[in-house]
Amino acid sequence: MLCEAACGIAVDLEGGRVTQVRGDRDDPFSRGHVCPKAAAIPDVMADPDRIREPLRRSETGFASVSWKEALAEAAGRLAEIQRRHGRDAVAVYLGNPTAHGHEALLGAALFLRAIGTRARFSAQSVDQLPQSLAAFEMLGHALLLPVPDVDRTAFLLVLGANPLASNGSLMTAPGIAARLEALRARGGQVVVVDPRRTETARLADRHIPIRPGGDAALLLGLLNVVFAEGLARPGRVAAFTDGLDRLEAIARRFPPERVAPRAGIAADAIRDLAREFAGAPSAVCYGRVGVSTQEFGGLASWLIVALNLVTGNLDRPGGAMFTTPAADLVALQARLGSPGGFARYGTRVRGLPEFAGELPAAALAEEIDTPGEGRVRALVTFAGNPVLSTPNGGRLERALGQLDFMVSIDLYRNETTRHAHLILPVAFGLERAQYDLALYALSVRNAARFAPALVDPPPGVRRDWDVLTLLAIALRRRGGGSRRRSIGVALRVARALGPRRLLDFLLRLGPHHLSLAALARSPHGVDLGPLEPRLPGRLHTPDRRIRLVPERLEGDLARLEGALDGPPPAPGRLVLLGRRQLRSNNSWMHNSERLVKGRPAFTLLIHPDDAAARGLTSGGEAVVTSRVGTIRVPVDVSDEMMPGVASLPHGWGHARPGIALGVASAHAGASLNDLTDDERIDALCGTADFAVDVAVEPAR
Ligand SMILES: Nc1nc2c(c(=O)[nH]1)N[C@H]1C(S)=C(S)[C@@H](COP(=O)(O)OP(=O)(O)OC[C@H]3O[C@@H](n4cnc5c(=O)[nH]c(N)nc54)[C@H](O)[C@@H]3O)O[C@H]1N2
Ligand SMILES: Nc1nc2c(c(=O)[nH]1)N[C@H]1C(S)=C(S)[C@@H](COP(=O)(O)OP(=O)(O)OC[C@H]3O[C@@H](n4cnc5c(=O)[nH]c(N)nc54)[C@H](O)[C@@H]3O)O[C@H]1N2
Ligand SMILES: [Mo]
Repeated sequence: MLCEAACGIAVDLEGGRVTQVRGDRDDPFSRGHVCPKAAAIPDVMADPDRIREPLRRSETGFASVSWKEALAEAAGRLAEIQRRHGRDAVAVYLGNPTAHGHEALLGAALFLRAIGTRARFSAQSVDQLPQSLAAFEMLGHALLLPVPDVDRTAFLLVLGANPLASNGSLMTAPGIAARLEALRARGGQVVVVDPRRTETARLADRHIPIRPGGDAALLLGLLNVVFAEGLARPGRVAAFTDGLDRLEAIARRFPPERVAPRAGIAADAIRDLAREFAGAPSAVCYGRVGVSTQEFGGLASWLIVALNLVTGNLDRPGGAMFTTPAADLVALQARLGSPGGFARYGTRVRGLPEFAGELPAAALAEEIDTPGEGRVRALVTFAGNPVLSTPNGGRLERALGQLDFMVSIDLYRNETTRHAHLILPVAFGLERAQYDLALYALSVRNAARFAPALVDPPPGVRRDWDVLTLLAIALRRRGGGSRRRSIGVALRVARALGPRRLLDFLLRLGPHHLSLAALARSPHGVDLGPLEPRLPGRLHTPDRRIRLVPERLEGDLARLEGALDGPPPAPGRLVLLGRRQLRSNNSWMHNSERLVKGRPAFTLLIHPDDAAARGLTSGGEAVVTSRVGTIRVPVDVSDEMMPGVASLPHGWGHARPGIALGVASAHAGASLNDLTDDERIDALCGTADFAVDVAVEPAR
């Protein structure tokens, strides 16, 4: 509903209103666990700032319009621009909550096919794209992401993730803190590799600070030791894996001494870690945002899977495993014959590669503001706030002002949607049915739960599914979008069936032969057991074999080798990273008083030596400047940062004019992405590199 942990909730209703949300103790998967964000669901539903009627922007501000008018105008303008300038002149940006329920996910998939543009952008290129790319290149499908079997592993190596704050990501694991404590209680170990001593690092057995972007170097060093000391034991998977010798030859080039400076980790520590990992009864390396949105995200994501594989930990209990989801998107896509792809085409301005039919969000602003043939002239945003979430948000914001037309499908008038000509408001939370179609594909146990809508949405809003499908139909009716007949048929069938019956169909087709009726009998959800070995059957490579050394990833090693021998960080500069916080959800839950009250969340964490060198003290203010912008931030001096690295949460910056977020504006903060740089990407795949080089000075 709003988070990847997919906790079960118990809801108090009074006269058709939700009054309280608590953890559902009878949920077999989440066992009563929730975090503060769940309690804020009613705040969002009842938020006076929430948009409750379609809005049209004019010179004098926003005013309500009817749905009929709004849909006709949106479809008419988009169709006209596509007819005049080509279908790719209309861009789409899908935000993170697209993955928060089956209705939005299925609706968005249909909408994208119908609108027929190549100018598709989403939050994945500021998130997990490199991990999906590694899965696609090695295993044949972008959604075949290996999940750490936290409940059974003996050794969890965490790179660039902070599940105690994020509740776990690409690892649906409600109550992750209790799961990690259980891991340690049964004698297992947790090691966290992160430039910051995070909440998770504090719970762990060991914290190893790493230089930002140093993970691929570290992983090569670990693999080197594994091969050099004869610790490679891929086991069962070797029979259907290609490239073991080749990986060994690569790893031999990277002894710990060579990679140590770039990782910022001593060679001996790398050796020890490799021996412990390979020697553990079971072990799993798990990486998340910190290894994704960085200079070598693709390489690091690949090498994580490789390390798990060569140590015998891929597809075995306690290692990195694959789910058996009750409604299986991988199988559905295979049936629809859409295997996906990488770099089949590129962006107009910089030629950044397509992945799975999408272009990197780091290129969205320049695709709008660079004149010339093929320019993006209109934009549809769905459940996204790219002004606060994509690199160089300031440039994107200026670019949005140059669009001929923009429509946003969202709950709020925020930093992004305020630029729209039309905002189409949607149902939220318990106003709609819920099945975690995407998240059960990534969960640490197989599970399923369906929750029907509990209350009626406000009369002026519609469900995501309806807005997306109705807009798609109206667009085609006006001569816009893809002209393919099959899409018209698909839309009509989908409208006739509705998301509920489509989901039922997916469940019936699925490996557990469930149905909505069956799930209705278990309102707390059903446990479908621990993860089981799924390979080679689950592979989607043409020959059903694992490609341990995909060519394109191997080809990117030269770039890393250049950096290994490159100069150390410039003196006087700091590397600024992001961080997540339990009481915050990307950019969009700061209008809940209960989440933002108390200790200010928006602070710059900086090491005591770096603070002293600049005359900064806790409680003071700093001015932080990068190539693209400057912001002011409150300072929090803390030795949890490694020297040379600072940390600031993203998703803040609610002081922009024209937004309607009363509470958030009173806790505005500033946007980290006014500093991050659209020119800084993982050159392999165009994913944003959110480690930004900054100067920090005391504010005067
Ligand atoms: N510097 C830096 N930047 C980052 C990150 C980082 O770590 N550092 N993290 C990145 C990551 S991982 C992500 S996923 C992105 C997120 O980037 P986005 O997805 O662009 O932004 P969100 O902040 O998640 O905004 C979600 C939007 O959807 C709306 N919304 C919420 N629920 C619904 C719904 O059910 N339906 C509809 N239609 N709208 C809804 C909200 O009002 C809000 O406008 O940010 C990225 N940006
Ligand atoms: N409460 C809350 N929960 C959330 C979200 C939220 O905003 N709030 N957002 C959700 C979303 S969209 C996502 S994608 C997930 C993300 O989930 P996580 O990845 O677990 O979340 P982060 O806190 O961003 O953790 C990233 C860590 O990477 C570290 N890091 C940065 N650069 C590097 C590097 O180069 N190497 C290494 N090794 N580490 C590095 C950072 O210091 C940080 O601790 O969380 C989800 N859950
Ligand atoms: Mo994300």
